[in-house]
Amino acid sequence: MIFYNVGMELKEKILERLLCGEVSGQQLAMKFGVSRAAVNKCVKKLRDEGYDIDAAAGRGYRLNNTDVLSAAKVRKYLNTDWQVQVLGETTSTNDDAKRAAALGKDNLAVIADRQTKGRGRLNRAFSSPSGKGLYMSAIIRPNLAFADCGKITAYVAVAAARAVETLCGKSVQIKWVNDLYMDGKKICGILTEGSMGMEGGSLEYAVVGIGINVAKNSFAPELAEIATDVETESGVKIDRCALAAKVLDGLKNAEREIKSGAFVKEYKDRSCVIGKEVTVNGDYTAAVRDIDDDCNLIIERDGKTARFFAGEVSLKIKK
Ligand code: BTX
Repeated sequence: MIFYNVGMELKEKILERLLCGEVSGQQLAMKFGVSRAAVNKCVKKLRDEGYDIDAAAGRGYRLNNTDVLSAAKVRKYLNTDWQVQVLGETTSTNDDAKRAAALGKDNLAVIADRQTKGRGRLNRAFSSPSGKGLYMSAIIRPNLAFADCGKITAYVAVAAARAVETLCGKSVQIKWVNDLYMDGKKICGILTEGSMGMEGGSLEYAVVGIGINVAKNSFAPELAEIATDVETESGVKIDRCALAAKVLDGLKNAEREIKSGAFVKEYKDRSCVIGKEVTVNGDYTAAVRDIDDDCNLIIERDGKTARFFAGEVSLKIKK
């Protein structure tokens, strides 16, 4: 069943109904209590936005390209309560979501078909071409103490891994701390940014940015060595809207799972670095011994162990 939000634009409501199958203009007009002319106007707007809508006499409207990225379609798949905003192009969905969070927004996911300045940690560029990936930033406000905030990225990695795996059937590994891998190559990166309340020492909001390479992509040569996409690795074409909804549903459990630490075992089970030799910060070689209950990395170098928090170091797995 679809629940139409009161504030939803007529165009969005019509799109949401078209995603469920063929419907006549008359039926749409009656359903939403508007004139046929208003329906026609919205259908024209949707066509202008790239939706391929047929109108056959006596049959009604039919939406042909159902692989479109739209808020209505994400909502169709969602089992939890989120506001969803879909943009054709933006610089970085993390920046859009951070602006909204600073204005007090919560429960909002910003998704873009492409980003012109998609970024990862340390301002590294994250390649975000049109039609190829899910580029999404969600505002969450879990009630977490400062000490638990380091686990947010790790939990989001687990939630994204579960979503990808459920939809494509192929197993997903996590490279500490924020990357998802398939068969030794990166399919996803996660960037968490947030704001702490200075007085209470607790989290005000976190913006979790998730970039997943979904469809077959021809990466630039320097990326092709390390990056891949879900379709190439699994042979499955995942619907970006279904994937967005699955990830967002998982994020609803963030506070509970982070507080209880219930996800940490799965985080470790999915790790592709435990037991491996790695290069740390491009500087020295060490062996990864474990990941602790706070998702810190434990490495051994020259017989001595060291512990790193998320964000402190970059790892490269040695072949
Ligand atoms: P990261 O710093 O761990 O990874 C960035 C590195 O990953 C780059 O230096 C490059 O080597 C490699 N890379 C760049 N693009 C891709 C890609 N498409 N697939 C695989 N590897 C790539 C990872 O940071 C965090 C990325 C978060 C991206 C999301 S998208 C939605 C949101 N908006 C935004 O600007 N960032 C986040």
